[in-house]
Amino acid sequence: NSSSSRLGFDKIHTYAEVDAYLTQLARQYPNVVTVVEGGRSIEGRPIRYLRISTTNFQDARKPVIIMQSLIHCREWVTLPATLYAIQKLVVDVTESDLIQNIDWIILPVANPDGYVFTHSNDRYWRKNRRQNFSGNICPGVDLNRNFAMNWGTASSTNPCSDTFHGSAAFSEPETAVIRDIIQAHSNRLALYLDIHSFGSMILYGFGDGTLPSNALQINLVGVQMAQAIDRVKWPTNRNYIVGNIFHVLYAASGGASDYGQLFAPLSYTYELPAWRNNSWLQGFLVDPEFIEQAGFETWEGIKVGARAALAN
Ligand code: ING
Ligand code: ZN
Repeated sequence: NSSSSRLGFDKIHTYAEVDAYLTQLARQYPNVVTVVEGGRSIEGRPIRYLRISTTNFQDARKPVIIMQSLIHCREWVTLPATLYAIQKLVVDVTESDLIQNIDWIILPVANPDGYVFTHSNDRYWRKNRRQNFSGNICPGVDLNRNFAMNWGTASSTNPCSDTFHGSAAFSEPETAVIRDIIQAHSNRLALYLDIHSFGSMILYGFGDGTLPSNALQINLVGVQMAQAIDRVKWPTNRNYIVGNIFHVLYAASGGASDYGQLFAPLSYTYELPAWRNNSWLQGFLVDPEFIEQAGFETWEGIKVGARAALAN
């Protein structure tokens, strides 16, 4: 029955809980859901993602959508966004076109070591747990600066920095897994979504301020996704802002959605809303009342993006 396939949205689930849930879903819906271990993190944790398909990824005419969360492990509110999407695609299906006509890849915990660390040691940890030096001196690579798009041009060379780009593009196992997923489906990748927080923004490439050749469509679909979210958002949260990473936010190189944009016509970074528009670090904290709402409202944007991907 379906009640056993619900994790619930009353709390932010741990890595272990999410991992067990993915396995359970694959067992309960073997015709639609496959759990794949894409690789292992620096500390050896499985990096698992779901393949969701009514045709077992065998129909090459179907577009593929890739969606991920927690590449930045302190951005906890992004987890219910991917878990909610999984639930809507597998357990509580209301949009049958999106499950029938699209192959989905969903990676809820892209940075498992970092995510475990935010539960055990430091709630505000952002990077992975790479040992850059011997001992516990300045560990971690910013995974969202480690992708091979303008790598190393607008990021930090300093391992102590929160935006340290690592020793080379894709030096980290966590980004290599995502690279491999993207490349394996590059011929039919229609939409790539990297979910972050916070800021209530939908951002697109590139992080150096240059624009993809189809930027007008990217912007249009971005606005349509934002409007769909804003229609159901909490009135106390601000409206979404849509725009280029550099122009809306800051210069950044090696981002996941910039790399996705090299292969998919539509690629975005979502920045989900902050905790009650509070001070900077508090923006990463999660109002328990907002967990299910974050999943619900983000799904409104995803649906619009998915239908645009189908129409492309
Ligand atoms: N913001 C993103 C960051 O990594 C970003 C912004 C998006 C940078 C896409 C590069 C590419 O800094 C958060 N909140 O992490
Ligand atoms: Zn982030």
